[in-house]
Amino acid sequence: MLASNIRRKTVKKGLAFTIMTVGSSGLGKTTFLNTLCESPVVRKYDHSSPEKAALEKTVSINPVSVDMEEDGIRLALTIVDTPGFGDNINNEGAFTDILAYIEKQFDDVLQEESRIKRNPKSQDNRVHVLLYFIPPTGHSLREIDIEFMRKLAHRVNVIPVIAKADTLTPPELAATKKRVMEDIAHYGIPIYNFPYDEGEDDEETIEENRELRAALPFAIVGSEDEVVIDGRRIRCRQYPWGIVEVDNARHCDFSQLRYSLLSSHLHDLKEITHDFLYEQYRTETLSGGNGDGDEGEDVVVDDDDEVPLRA
Ligand SMILES: Nc1nc2c(ncn2[C@@H]2O[C@H](COP(=O)(O)OP(=O)(O)OP(=O)(O)O)[C@@H](O)[C@H]2O)c(=O)[nH]1
Ligand SMILES: [Mg+2]
Repeated sequence: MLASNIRRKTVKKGLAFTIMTVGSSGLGKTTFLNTLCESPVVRKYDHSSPEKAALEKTVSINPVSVDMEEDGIRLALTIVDTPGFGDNINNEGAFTDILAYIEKQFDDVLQEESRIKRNPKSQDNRVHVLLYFIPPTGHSLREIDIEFMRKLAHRVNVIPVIAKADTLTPPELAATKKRVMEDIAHYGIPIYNFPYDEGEDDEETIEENRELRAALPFAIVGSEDEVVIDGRRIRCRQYPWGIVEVDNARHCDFSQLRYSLLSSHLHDLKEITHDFLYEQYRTETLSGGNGDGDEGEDVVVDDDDEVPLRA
């Protein structure tokens, strides 16, 4: 097939991009995804009976396809919502399922690559970015968040976010951000930190990435409610003392995060996923497995080891 033909097909279908949300229960992961997509793409309420019409917890890993347009570019988004962890119960299971989902998408691509005759319609559902929701406690990171982010960051681009940032005062938020970044540095968690190369990148890119890096972890406010002020529809959360606007950069970092995911850093996140994270998984699987590429899950890799030693 001609290259131009392939390109036209991609444009027609939309640029594929996959976002996953992970974190403790009730932090607003599902609300965030619906806010990002500007429609209730992920079901949150059970309307089957009046008694059940209460808020619904997410109970399974739930990929949903959404077509969007951003800056004139068509996007074929896949949104992967995951169940939140509990506070006291054993959370290993929830974590294992999330990691298994991410690695399964790598396995599917690996298997497709090894076929003699490739299937042109095969789906690539690799997760390009994982938003890790940190509770707005004002404290340092909890052990569970350190542990989960650290393990996940070996397989996927992890961007930490402060959930429900509207519940913190500006000084509390600033202090929380600082503490979280200190912990991330201290524990050596390899998050996606908007990398740039002083020698290679142009001044504009360097400046943009510096700003985004300085905003980490992004302060998130999600809401599916709107108010109309002066004829303008504003997405916000309402309080007796006023409103917190989702899309107002002075109120939270939602719009900055949205733009970097869906526009400015979409390609970089995809590239790192393919060239680095997938490549690392592939090397580990093919060198540590039994050679047919099916036994990826059996490879046990220590957190800190990049690649297991060959047997
Ligand atoms: N104050 C505040 N509340 C929020 C925000 N986002 C969501 N909420 C509320 O938090 C509650 C839980 O929201 P969900 O989106 O269901 O949370 P979740 O993380 O998906 O929860 P699980 O599916 O159980 O993991 C709801 O009552 C939301 O309205 C936010 O940014 N600020
Ligand atoms: Mg949910």
